[in-house]
This record gives sequence, structure tokens and C-alpha cells, in this order.
Amino acid sequence: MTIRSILLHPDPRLKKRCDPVETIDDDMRVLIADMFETMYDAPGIGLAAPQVGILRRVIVMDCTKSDEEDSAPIAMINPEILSSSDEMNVHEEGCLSIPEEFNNVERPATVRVAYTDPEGMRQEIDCDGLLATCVQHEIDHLDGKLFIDYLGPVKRQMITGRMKKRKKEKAAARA
Ligand code: K1U
Ligand code: ZN
Repeated sequence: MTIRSILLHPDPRLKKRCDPVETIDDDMRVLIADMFETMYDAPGIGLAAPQVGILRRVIVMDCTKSDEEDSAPIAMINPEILSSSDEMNVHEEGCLSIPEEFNNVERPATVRVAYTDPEGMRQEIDCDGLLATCVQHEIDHLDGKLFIDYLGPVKRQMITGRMKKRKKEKAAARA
């Protein structure tokens, strides 16, 4: 398994709508294993394929809160939100492509999601709490949407400005 590089905002690949997965082959199984490795290493509770530069509809998540709880890794291929609650929930969100920036985002409190699992079986689950927030954040990545797109233009531009500066500093440190 390989830890892949995570793209940092702003990057045009993070703004693209991803294509559906047509076949679950060995390359797809390697991608999913690498995405889990990359997410746990970061560390994060979710990761979408475009964040590692692969423009396909694949996400991984593990919203287990502490080491005491059993881990609950979930990989979703071609996930779709079937229904969303009218009730909304505000949760502080972060993003591995926008490190060190956190903001409250309002989203439906519960969602029903259909997806194909890595064994090729179509599944449906009801998500609430942190899992509901995380799955909506990850599916947004597949549609080229970032959590900062829910913020006002001033906050969004401030975060993008800080990220541009940090990316320049990182590139200069590597040179
Ligand atoms: O998609 C991503 O960029 C991953 C992101 C997922 C997410 C976090 C919070 C709300 C919605 C979606 C992250 O994992 S950011 C890192 C993070 O939240 C975290 C890291 C370590 C322990 C606990 C949380
Ligand atoms: Zn993210």
C-alpha cells in the first residue's frame, strides 16, 4: 500500500466533476487500499479520489471517534444521496486539501446513501451525526465542490489567499 500525495486547494482537479467507476478491477482495489492508507496517515476521517488526483467517483471514510471504538472503514464507489432530511445540522468541517482551516457548515442532518461496495454489491445506508456530515463533504468532492464554497465570498477568498501563500512557501522550501 502506498501513501499518495494529497492535492492542495487551489488546484483545477479539485473543481472537476468526477466520472463514474465502470469496473472494479485490481487498479481500483489498489486505489481504495492506498486511499485508506493516505487518510489514516494524514490523519483524516474521509478522503475522495480527486484529492489524490484520480477523477473517479470513489470515497473512503472512517468516522470512529477514538482508539477505543472499533474502527469502521467504509469505501463507497459511485455514491448517491437518495434522500436528505429537512432537519439541518451545523458541524465544524476541515479538509485535507485545505489544511489548518476549519469552519462551520450547515447540511442536512441525515441522508440515505446508495453506493457500490468494493465487492461490487449495491448497498444503501442511513447516515447521521459525523458520518452524515462526512459523506456529504466527500460526495461534494466528487462534484468539484469544497466546504469553503458554502462560506461567504470574503471568508472563501481569505482562505484561498492563505492557501496560495502556503503553497508558494512549500514549493520554495522544496526548491
Ligand atoms: O475530505 C477531506 O478532506 C477529509 C476531511 C473530512 C471531514 C472532516 C470534518 C468534517 C467533514 C469532513 C478530514 O478528515 S479533515 C481532518 C479531520 O477532520 C480529523 C482529523 C483527525 C481526527 C479527527 C478529525
Ligand atoms: Zn475535503
